[in-house]
Amino acid sequence: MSFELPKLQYDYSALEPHIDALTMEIHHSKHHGAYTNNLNAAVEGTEMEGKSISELLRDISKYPVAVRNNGGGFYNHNLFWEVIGPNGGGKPQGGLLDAITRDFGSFESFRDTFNKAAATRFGSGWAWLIDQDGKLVVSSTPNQDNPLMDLAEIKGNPILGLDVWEHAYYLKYQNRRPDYINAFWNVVNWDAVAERFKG
Ligand code: MN3
Repeated sequence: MSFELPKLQYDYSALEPHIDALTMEIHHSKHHGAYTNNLNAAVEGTEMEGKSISELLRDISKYPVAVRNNGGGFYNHNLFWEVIGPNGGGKPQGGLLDAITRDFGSFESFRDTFNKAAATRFGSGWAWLIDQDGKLVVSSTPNQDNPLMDLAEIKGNPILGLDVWEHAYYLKYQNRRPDYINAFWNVVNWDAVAERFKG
């Protein structure tokens, strides 16, 4: 039993013009592919072999840094491909919109908070919308850490994530991370985010 690179549910070009096809192809096949292979290599033949990715992340402080980096990279990109897609954008609906409005004041105010977390994450990392037993919180993590890890500053179940590593945007946006962050909102698959939200 080893971890597998998931197939995308859409074409590499499906998120154009917001995220370009070449970035998607390299990001999925090379970057995510490498995290997956390196995670398998790091757990193979050890006590970690056979554990689920959630089990590994929950106790990540006990495991080697290669599992933290590649296990995080494996999980984070699985989530990322799921919460973006063609025909995305707009606003969430129903219970998720109600919870966002309750916890941030408005959808616009949530988006500003998330944008700030994504823009101010120094170097490489992720911005998150996390579910803390029904309460929604925005956070960010460095490198490939995530809010499921026992060593995360702010813990919770991630329901939306944005990759702000330069490999996620540099080909199209170069140093203009804020433009990439703005473009991201056009490809968010709110149905997928709502499915992850327990409420
Ligand atoms: Mn990435």
